Parts: sequence; C-alpha cells; structure tokens
Amino acid sequence: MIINSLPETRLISFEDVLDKVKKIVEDVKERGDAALIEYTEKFDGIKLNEIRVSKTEIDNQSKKIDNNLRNAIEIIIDQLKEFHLSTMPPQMGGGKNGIEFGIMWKPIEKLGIYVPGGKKLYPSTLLMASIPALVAGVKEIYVATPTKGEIDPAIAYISNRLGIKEVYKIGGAQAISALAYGTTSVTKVEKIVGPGNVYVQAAKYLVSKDVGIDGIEGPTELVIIADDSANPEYLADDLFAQGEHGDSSLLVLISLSDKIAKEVEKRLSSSDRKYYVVLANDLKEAIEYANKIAPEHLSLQIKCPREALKLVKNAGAVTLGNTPPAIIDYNAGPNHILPTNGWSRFKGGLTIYDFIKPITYANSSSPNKDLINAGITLAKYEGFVIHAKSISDRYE
Ligand code: HSO
Ligand code: ZN
Repeated sequence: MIINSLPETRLISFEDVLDKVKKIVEDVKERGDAALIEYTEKFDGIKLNEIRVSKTEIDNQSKKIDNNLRNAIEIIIDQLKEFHLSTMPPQMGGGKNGIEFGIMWKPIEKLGIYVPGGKKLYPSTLLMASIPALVAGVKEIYVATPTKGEIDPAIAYISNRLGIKEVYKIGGAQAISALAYGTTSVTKVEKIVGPGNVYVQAAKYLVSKDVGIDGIEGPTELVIIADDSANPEYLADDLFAQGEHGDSSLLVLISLSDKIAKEVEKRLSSSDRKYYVVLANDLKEAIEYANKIAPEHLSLQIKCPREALKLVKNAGAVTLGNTPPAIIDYNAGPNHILPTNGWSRFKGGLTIYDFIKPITYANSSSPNKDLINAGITLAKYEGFVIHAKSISDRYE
C-alpha cells in the first residue's frame, strides 16, 4: 500500500503491555533464577538447566562458523573499532581566574547488552554494542539473548573474540530485569543497551529508574530523499531491505522527481505493506520533511548530498549519495543502534560516549579575588552562610 502523504508522528506505545511487564520485572527481581527459568519455559519454550552459557558451549558453538563468516566478522570488528577510536574525546579542560578545571572520562564498570533473538539473528547488534563499549574502556560486558536451545554460533564466536564475561540464555522483559537487579546466575549491571521488542523496551523503561539505559528503540525507520540522479532499483531495494525487519518498519521516500517517485511506486506496488511516497518541490522542502520525521536512518540519494547534510537537523545516521543505508547496519563503522520514534530530535545513536562518564574537577590554591568574592556573595544571597565562610576562610 502506497500512501502519498507524510507519516503521522509515531509514538512508542507500550502502555498495553506495561502492567504485564511490570509484573514480570518485579517477579524476577524478587524470585531471581527460579522466575527466569519459568518465564523462559513459558515464553521461549526452552527448559533451561543453566541460565549462563558454559565456556564449553561457547567454544563448541563458535567452532561452527565457517572461515568466510569468521573473516567477515574480523573485517567488521576492525572497521567498527576504527570508527569509534576516531571519536575518542581529546584531553579537555583548562583554567580561568586562577582555577584549574577539567574533565576526567571514566568508563562504566559493568555493562549489559541485550541481543534480540526471535525470528531473526542479530550478531551484528552484539558487535555494534560491544565494540564502542570496549573502545571506551568498559571491562565487564554481560550479554542476554534468547535462544532456541543452543547459543547462536556467530554470537558465541563474537563473545569469545571480544572477551564478553558472561552470556545468558534469556530474553524479553525477564532478561532486562535480571540484568538490572541481578540474580544468582546473572550479574547486576550499571547500564543496559540494545534493541528489542515492545516487552524488552517496556522493561528497559521500567528499570531505568535504577540503571542506565541507552534509550527506547522502536521498529526500524528509513527516510530516503531522492532526486533524478538516483536509481529507482536501488531506492526500492533500500526500502525493501529495512522492511525485512517486519511490518512495523517506517519506510518513506521523499522524491524531488515525479518520474523517480512513479518508478519506485511501480516496484513497491507488488508488496502489501505500507510505504510512504511524497513529492517535495525542492531540496529545502525535502529536508524539512525529513527533519520533521526525525528518522532513524536518513539516506540522501541526490546529486549534492554534502550540501544537504549541512541542513539535516534530526536523524540517527545519514548515508550520502549512492551509499546503501544497510552499510550502517553492518559494516560502515557508525552504529546501527539508533534513536527511533522521533527521538533523533534530542539524541543520537550509540557511541563511546554512552559508556564513559565525565567526572569534572577543580583545583586552586589562589583564585582571583573577584572570583572568590563572587562565590561568597552568591552563597550569602542563597542563605548558605557556612558555604560562604568555607570559601572566605581559605582565600581571604
Ligand atoms: N536496521 C536495524 C539494524 C539491523 N539491520 C540489524 C540488520 N541487522 C536498525 O538500525
Ligand atoms: Zn536493518
């Protein structure tokens, strides 16, 4: 079905499942492993003897991947590392009025990564979450992923290769609660990142009062801006590609050319899922539409993508010109864990900055007199006389 208007604002709607998820989260928090085993049997149909994947199983499963896949994973690890290393913060700080100030970046200690299972496998998500964390200096990474019995060979290989501390065969809201609060088998972490279905996202929302989360990720979104330099075949491919994630992916083509729009519509018409195809009068208008949607992936398949990039205000990740958006999903370097549901208005995709915290410091033996007095004056105005005294006693 083709809709020739812009999509309505989408809202993350997990209200329907929130009550159910709350019960699961609280049950796991209270009963730990026993609850995890029950929910895994109920929802995943798996009877777990061990929640934690044994070293032997990880070793055996990782041997099952062929050389071709192993080489692919190695090349991608290198590429992702390079991207994240290129974003490391420089030494920051300086001084003014006799005060030395600065920032010390410290990694979080224990990280939980949720790797979705279900109909599709997501070893790429394990790479996308763990590599920036490792580059940031996170020492302990714990992974929860639902299985069909045995752990996926590619996930096992990556876990071994990257030194993941533990992998748990659990999914859904129960896995998020276990990582947030800890159980006998599952280590409690400081932050949980990774995409997942509506139950996983609702659980992340609930535990976010106690642990850090990366955000609430909804279904995949792709907005393409195309002009007559674009190839309709590729445009349709890109839309079909993100449609592989399921029926709720948001797929939009903003076309500057009537001819291109018609060509793409022809290709899309065989499919019964929803596509949005809209015409824009000029590039400025097209970018305005895209900024309004604030998509997860934005693709600029136009003659002058760099110029257009400067006008982009809201997007998770952008691909320029003929670059396929799927390269972000796998092998370009930037993350595929990105803000959805219009959240790119106020946040970006996962980077090393999700795993390091700025700890600020100040140091001075002899600040400037005016600065000392300014502090004392403001403290007294607020009625904090001892604050004022503690400054004046030192420096006056
Ligand atoms: N397009 C998804 C990521 C993904 N695609 C993983 C394939 N595997 C969200 O950016
Ligand atoms: Zn994708």
